[in-house]
This record gives sequence, structure tokens and C-alpha cells, in this order.
Amino acid sequence: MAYETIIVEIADHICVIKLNRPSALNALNSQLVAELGDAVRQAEANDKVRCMVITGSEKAFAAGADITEMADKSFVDVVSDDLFGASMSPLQEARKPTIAAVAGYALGGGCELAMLCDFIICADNAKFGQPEINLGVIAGIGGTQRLTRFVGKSKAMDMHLTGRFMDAEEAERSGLVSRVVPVKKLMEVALEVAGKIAEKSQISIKAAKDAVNRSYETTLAEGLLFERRVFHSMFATEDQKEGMAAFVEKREPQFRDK
Ligand code: CO8
Repeated sequence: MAYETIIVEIADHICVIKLNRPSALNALNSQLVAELGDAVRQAEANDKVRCMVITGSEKAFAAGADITEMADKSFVDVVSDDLFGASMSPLQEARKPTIAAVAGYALGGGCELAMLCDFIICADNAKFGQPEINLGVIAGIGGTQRLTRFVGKSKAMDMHLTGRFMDAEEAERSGLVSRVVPVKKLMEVALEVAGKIAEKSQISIKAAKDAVNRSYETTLAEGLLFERRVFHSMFATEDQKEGMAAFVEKREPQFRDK
């Protein structure tokens, strides 16, 4: 598939997917969402890729779903197409780690796209928001559910009901992002973090991702049991032997994803 709204680059086991509709601040239209889904699917299937970074421009990660594309749709149109229903599922279902590197606006569907990634690193100029309320609608790609889990009910309600933006400092303080970096350093840091993840055993990376994600879906007791059993299962891997032997022998581990 030739892409027109995203740019995909793979180097050093990292797949960078850059949203590229600068004239619309990377607004998510159906073409972009389809291309993004395809790129994530391709990266999942590519043995060379061990981590994905999704990013935008310095001005905008993504300013939301494309309003001009949605404006004239009827209820029957959106419900029949199940608008944005399945389109984000490749990212939601990705087993490889995904990092959102966010600079500038991450609004509406843009904020939701960032939250669909495993974690968010943002630039000091980032602005997050769920301003759909100003358009007479509400979030529709998980914003009411995921933002609430990230920042708690009070702040999520504030964001969704007022449509206000949250700056980078507040986003870090509230637990929405894992770190804030100067905008000019965003990609350098994101690639460094992705590189560190790519060096690990991808078996334990997937296990850790599964276990953290399970915490959203289950009770504490079930989650703790799930985690413990997954931990136990790691002892069936060569990478557990290598990782622990390397520690004892005071050397770097050579993981083989086995
Ligand atoms: N859709 C389409 N075009 C957009 C969008 C958007 N979301 N955001 C910006 N643009 C376009 C502008 O129309 C403008 O185009 P043009 O130059 O042709 O007029 C261009 O990008 C630049 O934008 P501005 O001139 O407005 O730039 P400013 O720097 O003045 O303002 C803002 C930047 C504050 C980001 C402003 O553009 C803005 O408020 N954008 C809209 C933000 C928004 O409301 N986002 C939520 C959209 S709705 C949504 O995401 C719902 C998701 C869930 C759908 C699920 C369905 C199930």
C-alpha cells in the first residue's frame, strides 16, 4: 500500500510512523486511519521491527478526527459504517510495544490515538484535550474510558465537559504521559527509549505488556494471579536463563527471543 498521509521509516528495529497531513494539523480522516492501520499491521508482521513510535509534527500530533469529513454525515451513515469502530483495532491489538511521541496538539481523536499506544512521551509544547463537546458531540475512540483511567474521574470530567486543553506539565503530573522533553529532543528521546525496549527479550516485553494491560480488564486478585503465572512461564524460556546468568556473571545479556 502506497501511503499519502503517513510516512513510515524502519531503522534499528524501530518503525516510526509519522502522521503527515500538515495542512489539516494531521486530522484523522478515513484515508489516514486506514493507512495507519495498515502500517501497524505491516510492522507487527515484520520480524525486523521490535518497537513502534507514532508521531506527528512539532505543531500537531493530531488535532482530532477530521471535522470536515464528518460534518455532513447522518446518524445512519456513522452507525452503518461503524465510524472509527474497527479502524483503530490494529493499534489496539498490537503485541509489539507502541510509543506515542506527541508534540503540539493531541486533541479529540488525536488524544485518543496517543492513549491507544502503550505509553506517551510528550514535548514541552504538547497540548492534550477532548474538545468534542464544543462540536456538539462526545469522544468516540475511547476518550471517556481511557482518559478517566489515566487521570481519574475529576480531571477527565473537567476535560470532557469543558473541552479545555491540558499542557505538558499537567499531563505529566496527572499520569497521562510518562515523560516530558524539550520539543527539539522529542524524537531523539523517543528513539532512545524505543531502542532500549528493542534490546530486551521480546518474550518478556510481550509478557509485561499483556500483564499491565490485564490490569485494566480484571480484578486485582485475578490480575495478580495472571501476573504470577506469566512470571512462572518465563522460566520456560532461554532468555530467562540468559538474563539471570548474565547478571550473575556481570555481563550484558544476549537475548535471542527464545
Ligand atoms: N479536522 C479538520 N481540519 C482541522 C482539524 C480537524 N480536527 N483541526 C484543524 N484543522 C485544520 C483547520 O481547519 C485549518 O485548515 P485551513 O487552513 O484549511 O483553514 C488547519 O487545520 C489549521 O488549523 P487552524 O487554522 O485552526 O490552526 P490554529 O493554530 O489556529 O488552531 C487548533 C489549532 C486549536 C488545533 C484548531 O485547529 C482546532 O480547534 N481544531 C479542532 C480541534 C477539535 O475540535 N478536535 C476534535 C475533533 S472531533 C474528534 O476528534 C472526535 C473523535 C471521535 C470520533 C469517533 C467516532 C466514533
